[in-house]
Amino acid sequence: KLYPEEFYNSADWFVDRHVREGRGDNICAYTDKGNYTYRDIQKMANKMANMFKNLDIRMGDRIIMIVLDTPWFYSTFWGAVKMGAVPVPSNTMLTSDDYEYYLNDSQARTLVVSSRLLPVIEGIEELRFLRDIIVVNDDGEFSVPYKQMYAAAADEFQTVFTTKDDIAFWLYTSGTTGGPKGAVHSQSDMQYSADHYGKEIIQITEKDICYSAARLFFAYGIGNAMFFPMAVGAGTILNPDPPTPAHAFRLISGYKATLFFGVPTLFGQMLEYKVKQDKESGATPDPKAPHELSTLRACPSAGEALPPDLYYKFNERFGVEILDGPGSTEMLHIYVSNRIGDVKPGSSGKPVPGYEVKVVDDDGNELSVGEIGTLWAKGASSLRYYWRKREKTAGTVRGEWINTGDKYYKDADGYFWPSGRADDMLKVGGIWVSPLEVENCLREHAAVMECAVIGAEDDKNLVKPKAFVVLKSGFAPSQELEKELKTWVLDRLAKFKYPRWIVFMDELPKTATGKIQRFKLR
Ligand code: 3SK
Repeated sequence: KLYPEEFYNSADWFVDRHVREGRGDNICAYTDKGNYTYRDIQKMANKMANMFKNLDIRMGDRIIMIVLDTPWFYSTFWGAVKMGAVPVPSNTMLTSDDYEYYLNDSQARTLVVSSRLLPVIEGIEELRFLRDIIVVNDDGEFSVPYKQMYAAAADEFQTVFTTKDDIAFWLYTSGTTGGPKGAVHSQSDMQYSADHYGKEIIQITEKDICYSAARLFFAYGIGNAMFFPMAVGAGTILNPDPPTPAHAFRLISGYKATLFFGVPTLFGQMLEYKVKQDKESGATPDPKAPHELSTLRACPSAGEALPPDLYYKFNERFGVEILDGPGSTEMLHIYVSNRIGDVKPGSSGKPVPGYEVKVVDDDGNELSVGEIGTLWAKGASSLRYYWRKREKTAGTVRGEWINTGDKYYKDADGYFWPSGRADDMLKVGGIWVSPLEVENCLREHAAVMECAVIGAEDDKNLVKPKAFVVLKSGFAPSQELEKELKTWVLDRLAKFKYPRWIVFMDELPKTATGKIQRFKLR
């Protein structure tokens, strides 16, 4: 052959390999309705691959997934990869308008959606490419006619020939302007992240049982609850319901989880929940005595910077370390991290092996220790490009480096310290929120003349949207109006985006050219 190519398909590596190498009976997914082995997941993925093939889905075709955390997420994702299609897991908490954008932007002809989320899809007005809507319920039952097609599909499938550099999947990431961007990832990206962060930082093995508060559609969640455990034949607790503190305690203790991947908001809520229970019972807590989190050996955290006092208090109450580190959809997962037994609270730790990072000025020149600049990262799990967004790609992909947009400085010991965002995006509960989107929504209210949204810390030092509003004449500030504006946003955008505080102003601070000076509001 003139150009010999080596076979690499991520579904072969993450699914088929385990069955081939004798781990087919390992439990891959623990659910409240029963467990699924690697062999089960392989068969389910094979059936999906056959069904997709029968639906005339071709290599490279996108399949949008709006699927809750159930084994059907795995079978849809891997079934698509097996037959060369490109799964695009999407946030399950969005509005009809958001999904209309995803479906049209990706030009997907197929959508797989959890039945609970179907009403939002039914609200979409214009679909330019979509042909098949496959609805699946939490028990894995499909809507007609896919139900019959799935039942008839064979549970064997010859995974198609791809190489490590073929496109495997996309993940959408929010943007300040111009809508969300589809980050395009290659076949080998998941293994690269699992080999480095998964094996070297959290030291994941076949014996681990993982539970992730971040849902599977996030880059953070899909690593935590799919490609880290599935890299080593370990198990994951999958549950479609939102991760409240009570829920997390129940699942972690019930299934004896060893790794709990959380976000600062939830760690804070869990601590508060437990401290309240401790007070009510009058007991003096002992982190060494058996408790709901006793089986955990580490708690990775990402999504937003972990306040140091939360690290100390959580560790004191539960005796387990939270390992904070930044990740991104562009880098696929965490690329700088604190380590087990080596945590500097408040810092993001040191680069994950296999990744390089540097702090640079606006011209891309590396800065010295202690100087704040923008963090650039390099590693083979990074995105190839943003779909249909050449200029945005050029702003992010700088040769081998990725401009993360995060402000950082490095200390003399080589630890990296977060110092805010280079743009105005906020991270709320681990999810990017564009202030513009919230502002645009507020501005549609009859009383609002102008507004600006920034991130502000709540009483747990976690960032939430805060709006500054200038009212139109004829309207006066009042508690009723404040409530009405919050409800206005709540009714129109995903719930996590609504402003928790509204401050009425006579005017907003602006530059001579009319740009809002957000730093003054901050
Ligand atoms: O959103 C994040 O901060 C994140 C963290 C870890 C891994 C992936 C992502 C997107």
